[in-house]
Amino acid sequence: MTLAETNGITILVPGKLHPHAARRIDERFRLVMLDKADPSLVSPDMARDVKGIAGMTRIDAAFIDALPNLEIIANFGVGYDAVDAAHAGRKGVMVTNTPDVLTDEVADTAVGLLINTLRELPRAERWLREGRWEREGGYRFSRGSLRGRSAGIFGMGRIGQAIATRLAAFGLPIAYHNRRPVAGVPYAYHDSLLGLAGAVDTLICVAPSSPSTDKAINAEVLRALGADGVLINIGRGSTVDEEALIAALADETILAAGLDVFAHEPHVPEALLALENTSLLPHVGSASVITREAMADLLADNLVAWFVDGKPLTPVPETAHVGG
Ligand code: 8YV
Repeated sequence: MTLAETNGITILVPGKLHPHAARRIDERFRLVMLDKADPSLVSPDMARDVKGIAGMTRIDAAFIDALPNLEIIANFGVGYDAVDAAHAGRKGVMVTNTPDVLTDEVADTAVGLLINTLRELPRAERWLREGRWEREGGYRFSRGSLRGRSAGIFGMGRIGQAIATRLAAFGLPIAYHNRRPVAGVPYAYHDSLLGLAGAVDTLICVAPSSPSTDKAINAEVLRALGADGVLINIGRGSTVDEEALIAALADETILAAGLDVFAHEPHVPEALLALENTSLLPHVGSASVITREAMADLLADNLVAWFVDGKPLTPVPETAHVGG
């Protein structure tokens, strides 16, 4: 298929999408919007015409089945837990994500969140803005510091490795837990998350959401992390048992937590907001103008590559076998 011939191909966008991605799709394809990825909203025309989905929303098996001519789902984001990729793979539907282009941004955010959590920088800034520096004197010394810490990374993929490189430059020893050791990675490997938590005082979660990581960071892991322990989560909220974390922060089983992701976004439990020893961000890991635009471009480039060359740029492993 030539580039010009892609104009007649229908790409469905259920829910919201980055405007640059929508613009790029609209230039090249026939863009159709839908309120949400709900099979009951699929019209007979859509069922006949839709060959691609571009989205940042949940795409389940029922929605995939409602589109019999679907060839590709292009997911906005490196994490694609919202898409039933295993079902897509079984049905011969390609799934793509947006790796690499956000790696450094998310790693930078993780380090920023870690320093904010330890050195209490957002609270110190609030102190200044509220005029308390002038009225009451300097902000208290932070209980935490990066000095003397050892970092454990849960999930040693591209982002985990980028965080490790940064923290090694800060002088921290690094260890990690992953499903299996990663070739070429020089840091100490632990074959269990509990073992890693027991060996370090700073646990950084970058693991993807999956049944095997669901609530993996539980009360036992937090106990193993210990009283100087700090948890940073930049991966997915589902990986942490939020109730157990709230309890561990409240009774100082661990020192503090910095979270960019939550179990039920955008809801953040009142108890986490009330705790002094948390630093909380609204899932902004990759959310800079430059990086979100790069993700939008990669999403659109995947659709073009699929329909023009039959080979997307960044297929997910579950659908790597799917041919164009
Ligand atoms: C985005 C992310 O917030 O890439 C991911 O997996 O979590 C973030 O970059 C998300 O994809 C936006 O939908």
